[in-house]
Amino acid sequence: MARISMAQAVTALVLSAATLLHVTYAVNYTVGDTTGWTRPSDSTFYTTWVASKTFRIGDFLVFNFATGSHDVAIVTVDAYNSCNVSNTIQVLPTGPVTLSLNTTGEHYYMCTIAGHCAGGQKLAVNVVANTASGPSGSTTPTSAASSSRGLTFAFLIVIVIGLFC
Ligand SMILES: [Cu+2]
Repeated sequence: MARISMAQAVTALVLSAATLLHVTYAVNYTVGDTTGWTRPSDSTFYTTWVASKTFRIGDFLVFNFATGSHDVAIVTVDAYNSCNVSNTIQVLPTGPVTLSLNTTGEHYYMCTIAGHCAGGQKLAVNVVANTASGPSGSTTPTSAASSSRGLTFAFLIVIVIGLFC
């Protein structure tokens, strides 16, 4: 039947578009994974966490912490290196904090609670252009952004099939 063919064609088109768009999906990186954003027992913890990942424009960093116990300060490289908590660009005190990575290059973050940065609660992230090659690294990122977009496509497919059947 012609109508079924049309529905199949449209479905194939939508699925192709979804697949094509999937490669540019943003990745939500939960900083420190299950450890979250805290003063780590090993001061190199966040350096190690970053090492296996490639961060791209459009990705997100999610800092999980209890408000009052920690914060997220966006800082310069100098403040990062010296753990200078009085030299911040912006302090985000309410957890969790989700930051969108919008510019390429190095981005520096730390906690301003006394002793935490010195203890290793600092993060340096290099962001590269989104080359549409998809997320890399050893994590299996469960992207909330991807999930919601995937859901949108699922609805779109259902609507399109409904229109043509
Ligand atoms: Cu802290």
